[in-house]
Amino acid sequence: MSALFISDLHIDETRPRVLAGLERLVDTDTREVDMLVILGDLVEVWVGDDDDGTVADGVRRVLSTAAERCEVYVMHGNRDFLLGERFATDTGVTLLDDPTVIDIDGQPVLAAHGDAYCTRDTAYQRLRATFRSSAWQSTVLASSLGQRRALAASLRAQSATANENKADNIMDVTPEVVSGALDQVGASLLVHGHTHRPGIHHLDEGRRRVVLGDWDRCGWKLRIDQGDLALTCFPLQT
Ligand SMILES: [Mn+2]
Repeated sequence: MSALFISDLHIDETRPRVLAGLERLVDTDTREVDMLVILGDLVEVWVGDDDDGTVADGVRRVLSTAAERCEVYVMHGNRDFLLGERFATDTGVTLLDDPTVIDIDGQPVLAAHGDAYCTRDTAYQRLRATFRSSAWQSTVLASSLGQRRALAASLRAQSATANENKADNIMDVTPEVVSGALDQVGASLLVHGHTHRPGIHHLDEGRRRVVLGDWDRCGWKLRIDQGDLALTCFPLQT
């Protein structure tokens, strides 16, 4: 079995090369794999499945194509937590809980966005609990599309000032929390994104933690083929 993992594309209207890069990845790689797994922050912001803007339409179009070629799984990150069941139905993808254990050739692989393991950032964890609570989400989704767009724009202006997407501004995972998470599910491989620090880390007992990179100067993908791991970056522009 072969699987392709990506995360942290942060697709938005300011960097059309990212959506174009995803479209090319879908055109090439998804014909060769059994599943495409997107581990969060597919888009920079998602204001609701009723969004009829250009970016939302583009994302739906590309994922629909992908879903015709392989199984496509989408997990929420801390940007696109409002992606919902209507989006899944519209595109043919399956939403995943964070974290999820995926069986690849009989091996359990722990897949997560990764932010839940960054426990040392207590302020962030409080914010995360709010954004992921169904009460907060229902309140936001009850407002009009225009109001949600305005809210997103104002949150975005703040995050641009704070440079939130830079790795220096994202706290890294807590090693003990990662070990505990792997212990809990009996997995020896964790794949996550969020921290924007791509790499393959060798842990104790032969266990590994693969971190996907964010799509900026290049795109990042992890391919798992018959148990072999290949983490690569590829150009977004041809
Ligand atoms: Mn994230």
